[in-house]
Amino acid sequence: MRRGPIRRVGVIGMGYVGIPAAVLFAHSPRLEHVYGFQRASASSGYKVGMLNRGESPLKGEEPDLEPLLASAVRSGHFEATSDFSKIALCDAVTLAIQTPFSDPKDLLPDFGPLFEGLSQVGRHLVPGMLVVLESTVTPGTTVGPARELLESESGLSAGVDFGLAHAPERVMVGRLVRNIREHDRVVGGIDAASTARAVELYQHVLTSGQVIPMTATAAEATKTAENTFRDLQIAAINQLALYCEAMGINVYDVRAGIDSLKGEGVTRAVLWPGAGVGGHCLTKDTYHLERGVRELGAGRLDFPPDLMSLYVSARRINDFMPRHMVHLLSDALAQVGTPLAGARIALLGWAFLGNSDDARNPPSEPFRDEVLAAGATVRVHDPFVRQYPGVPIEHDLDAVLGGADAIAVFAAHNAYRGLDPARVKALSGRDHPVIVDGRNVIDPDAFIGAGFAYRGIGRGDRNRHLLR
Ligand code: SAJ
Repeated sequence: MRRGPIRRVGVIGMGYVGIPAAVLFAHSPRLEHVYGFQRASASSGYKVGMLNRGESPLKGEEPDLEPLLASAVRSGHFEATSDFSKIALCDAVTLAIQTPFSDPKDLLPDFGPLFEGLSQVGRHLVPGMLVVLESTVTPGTTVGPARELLESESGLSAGVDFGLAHAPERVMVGRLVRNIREHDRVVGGIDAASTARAVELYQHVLTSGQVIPMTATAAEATKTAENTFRDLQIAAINQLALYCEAMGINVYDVRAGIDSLKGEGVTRAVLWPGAGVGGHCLTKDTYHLERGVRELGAGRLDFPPDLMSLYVSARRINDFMPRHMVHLLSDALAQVGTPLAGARIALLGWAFLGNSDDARNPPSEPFRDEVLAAGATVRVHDPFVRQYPGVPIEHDLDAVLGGADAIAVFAAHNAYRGLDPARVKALSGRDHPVIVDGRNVIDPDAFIGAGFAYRGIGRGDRNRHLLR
């Protein structure tokens, strides 16, 4: 492998991971030039022009990104291009291409775009180059399919002619630049030389973050497991919320009690119960990890034979929460004598996260599907989400609340924390409207006092209240 220092870097995939990475590489004094590769596709080709004008195609606020991009373009250190032959000019190439569900129903990721990117790299691979996958992939992908594809396209041999590694991204929307600079960076090569080369590459962008070297497969397992563990923690508190409802107690009292346990070596990561877990990380990374152990660990896994994976159970509990919201809604509608069929539901908050416009895999969707199937009508309000395929998103809260038999809160948008019970009741026109709080944003007693039939996730202490 060419021993010279890395001077020219290519980043493939000008998305919310690739753009900040490319811009930060471009600002490294020891790097000469950075190419941002973007397919000239109908949906994303426009980004090349925008980026070369110093404009970020990313939605939402990203502190520092646009000034860094503009100065990298002005200095000539960064250029976006659809000409993938320029890969041959690079010493290192990273791939930051999303692997979303092809169909959320079958939980399988769509590796198509990533493998197309790898083919492009293979076609223009030259000896001495380092190739790094940043996308979240199933453990075993880097040493397996990715390596095979690169070798077959290039005729070169990984570990001998070129380096190959995995360095998972850990960026969060709204903090992209800061995350890349400050988060520790797990970096794993297919062999020691690849790992060392990848460590050299990421030193260019880290400020306070440290590089954590390991093998490629360990790096893939780290990324998927860190999200699996978060999903597990959320499932733990969601299950406790269901228990508290059944026992007639308030999960938030119990949560505060558990959280009060402090002190040396004491860890209780008690998260927050809610109407479900959405997004593009936690909904799929568990299944990456499960696939990895099934494929890589085939025949060698020692685990209780008749037991489902704890991690998959956690996914099932979190995916049950939107159904639990339907059960809470049905129970409250029965209390006010309104059948679910024909009921008019105001669904508040389509986004998967509070105060965000991100609506990937939203828990609100299975809820809406289920109540529509039961014959109810649904109007969706969200102040941030502009539109969503097949679902009309309304932005006038009073209009959506008008004439509603029931309100279901799915995202903790600030707009919902200030709902006034008397006003909401007047808008609904009902003597006893229903409100189901999936994110603990309203005060149960204020709404019960105004005549609402209230239900809340984990609020066993209020869910059996009498109508006022
Ligand atoms: N959620 C709960 N209860 C909680 C926390 C989250 O129900 O206590 C729900 C949210 O409503 C949402 C879903 O889980 O529907 C995911 O929330 P999230 O805060 O985990 O947001 P994500 O999906 O953007 O997760 C990302 C991940 N970061 C990366 O992949 C780099 C995750 O590893 C981070 O821990 C998380 O951001 C974060 O901490 O912000």
